[in-house]
Amino acid sequence: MSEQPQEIRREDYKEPGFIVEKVELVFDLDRDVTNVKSRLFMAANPVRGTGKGDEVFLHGEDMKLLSVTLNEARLASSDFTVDQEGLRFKAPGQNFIAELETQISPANNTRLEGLYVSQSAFCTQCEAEGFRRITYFPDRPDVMATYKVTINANKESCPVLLSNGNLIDSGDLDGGRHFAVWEDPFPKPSYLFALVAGDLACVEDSFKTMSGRDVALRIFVEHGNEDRCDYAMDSLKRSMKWDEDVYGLEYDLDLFNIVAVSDFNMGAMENKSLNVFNAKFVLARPDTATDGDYERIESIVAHEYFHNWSGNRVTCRDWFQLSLKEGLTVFRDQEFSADQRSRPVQRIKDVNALRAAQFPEDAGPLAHPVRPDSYMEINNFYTATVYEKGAELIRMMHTLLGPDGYRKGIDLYFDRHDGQAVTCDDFAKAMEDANGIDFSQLKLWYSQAGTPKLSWQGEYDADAKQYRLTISQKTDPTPGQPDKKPLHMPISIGLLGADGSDLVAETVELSEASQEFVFDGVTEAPVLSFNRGFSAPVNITTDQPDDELVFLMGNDSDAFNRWEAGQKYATRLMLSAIAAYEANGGDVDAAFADEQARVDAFIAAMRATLTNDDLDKAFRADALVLPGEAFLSEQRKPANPEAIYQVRTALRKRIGQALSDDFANTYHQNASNAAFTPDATSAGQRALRATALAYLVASGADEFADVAVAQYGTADNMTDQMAALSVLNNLDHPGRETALADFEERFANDAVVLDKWFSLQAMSSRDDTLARIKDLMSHPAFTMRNPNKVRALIGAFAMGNPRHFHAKDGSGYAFYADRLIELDDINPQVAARLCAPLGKWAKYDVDRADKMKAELNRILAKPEISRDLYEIASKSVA
Ligand code: 0A1
Ligand code: ZN
Repeated sequence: MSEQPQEIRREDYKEPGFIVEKVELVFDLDRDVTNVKSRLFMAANPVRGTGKGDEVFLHGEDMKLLSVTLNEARLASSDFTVDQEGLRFKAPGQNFIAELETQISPANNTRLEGLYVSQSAFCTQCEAEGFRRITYFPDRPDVMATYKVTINANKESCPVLLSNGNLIDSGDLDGGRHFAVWEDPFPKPSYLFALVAGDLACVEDSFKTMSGRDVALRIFVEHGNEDRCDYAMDSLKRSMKWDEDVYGLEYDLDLFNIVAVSDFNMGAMENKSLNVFNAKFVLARPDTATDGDYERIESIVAHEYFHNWSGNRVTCRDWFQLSLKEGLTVFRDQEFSADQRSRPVQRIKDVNALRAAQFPEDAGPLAHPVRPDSYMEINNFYTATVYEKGAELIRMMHTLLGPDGYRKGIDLYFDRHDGQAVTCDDFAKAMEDANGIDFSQLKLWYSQAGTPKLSWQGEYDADAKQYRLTISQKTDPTPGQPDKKPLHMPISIGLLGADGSDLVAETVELSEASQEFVFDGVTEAPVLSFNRGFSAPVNITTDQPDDELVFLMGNDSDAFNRWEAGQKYATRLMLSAIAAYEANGGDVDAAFADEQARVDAFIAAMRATLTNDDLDKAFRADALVLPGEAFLSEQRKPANPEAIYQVRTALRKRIGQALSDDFANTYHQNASNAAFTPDATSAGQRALRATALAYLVASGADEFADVAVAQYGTADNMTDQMAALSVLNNLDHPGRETALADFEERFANDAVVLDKWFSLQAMSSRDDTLARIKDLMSHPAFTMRNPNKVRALIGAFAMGNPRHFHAKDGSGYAFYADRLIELDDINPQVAARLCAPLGKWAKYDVDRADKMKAELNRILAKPEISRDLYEIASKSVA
């Protein structure tokens, strides 16, 4: 980075001066020197009133420019200028053809943006601004063009040649090369361009659309992985059907390709008709993938497929509108998963993820609105806020409008904007117009950062049979936004009678800072179930008495809030024990001494859940898991990672001991002799059994560690095997090393599976963890060049091992900062994404905070720091 990066601001948006109607690309593929010729059919933009003689700007970075030709006349080098950002020349007319010839080096592309090499295959990643690393182009999403792409490559090393749309020609060339020509009839922004070439195996199936068209479905993987594509293929077909059934949206081409690659910065990418996936989110076989992996594959395949409409057919005008496609598509994939599996269990999972990633983001130095106002590097804004909070916003629209009103709005949105690049305001407007309502206050969720805090007060009037509920809301300041306005949000509530049934179940609309709601005909003093289904993404500050939480745990008709009541109770117990632990100088037994009665009541409620056979097993498994260390840290200031770890571990031990017989029964009753199937019911059974095993081991009784060792050895599927290995992972038991060694040997040549092994060791609570991680960095399978490896070993340490990452002596921070500095030269995007944990310094004691800030400053002092890492580190240290 040669100069201080500039902030790009949403309010500075200007339409492009010139647009591209048609693109013709010719790639001469070579690992070291790839030649790219492009012909751009360009036109002045009437909206901007540009024309002949005006400056044309084409983005371009890190390429060698060989020639510029306008209307077939080659420009002299004095007729154009090139700098770090791109190419400028004067328009020769209203309409003209620009031809560019560039050279790039895919094998040296370690950033994995643009055209790069993964294993032996060529592939591209163009979102957000990677296309400008392939050729000069107005690389912005509001420039939509049709593409014709010719790929020339060596036939032996690249028998498969793919791009977007339809294959219209192919054949052999001299010198052992061959070619393919692809044409995509749908105009698209450059970020949806894709090319793949390599020696890949193909698994094929088909789907008949609702109008009776046959679509060929192909999944391309490395040879040898053909038997790991079934679930992704099945998920794809179910997604296509679901989008027809629920949204009336049909696939629009005759071919849909998915390619799995080993080196990928994110999860997957929705390029038109040629989705490129991180192999981790495609490949699954019972002996290599856990139930969690199957679930993620299903949801990511769906997510990318759904983008074909929400993102591709209707795209974003500019990158500030990213949530237009991402929030909507996440909501769509969440609902798909809810329909495929258990709705409450899905909601618990989504809310857990929101609280683990988005709430902390919204409370920290990187807080930003769902529609950000500025950025230095757009890659840094593929965040939990844009994705997950954005999805919550769409969910609130869905709740407020009801399914039919929502569908009317969606229909109008796609009707009105098909083929366009639009804004979040356009989306909200379609929702408003279709339903004749006003979303102006709801739209504040797009522009205002921070998680609202809600409190409530209920009052029952027995004579009037009336329940009066006052709800207040407040949002704390976030960077750049000192004053917050009240938001509009749906709050679903229930009033439970003594027998546990609902006297009232309703959704009220909160829009004021403080507002009263009156419920009539309430025949007895009720217990309130607030924000059912997490109808609004808020924090609740009102404490409900323990006995009401126990009552809700056992009776709420809203399963989400049953779970929530248990989480609240557990959080409360642990927070007071953490405070006691800190006060008494670190005696964990004494920390619980004053809490015995409450702990007993909590354990009794847990037992009732565990043994209630009317409840879904997956739900029971979730309800038995205590809030995590990261969540607890969010509730404490300063957070003491050691205290949190000790208290949570001690409570798990107590539960394990008290319910040992019940867990042992659960464990034995849920054993299965049937062959593994990934369906939700079987997965729920395995999850409940794994939870039981984890508590049995947590109880400290040696015999259960032996049960885990036995389970590791006899399991016929990865889910059960990982369940055993992850409890052994924290123990000082000879079975731990034996099992880890076995795992390493079995999966030595299986990158996707071996990542589990790296992560486990990085997340171990054992004291030798950091030393072990340092050793693992020289493991033959580890490389800083592969994002999955970096995330598995380095990322898992910072995100999944708070106790060791926050070691008092600062060793965790120093190790981590070294890795980010090293990684920044290889892959700035991934380095920046991993930097957030160091930015949480304000949550910790002065000593830790100083050490974290010192590491951020050390990162900032790195010569040639990338714009990506600079933005995150500088905003974090402020
Ligand atoms: N649009 C993709 C995610 C994605 C974003 C950026 C990438 O590279 C910078 C890659 C993928 C999705 O939402 O799935
Ligand atoms: Zn997406």
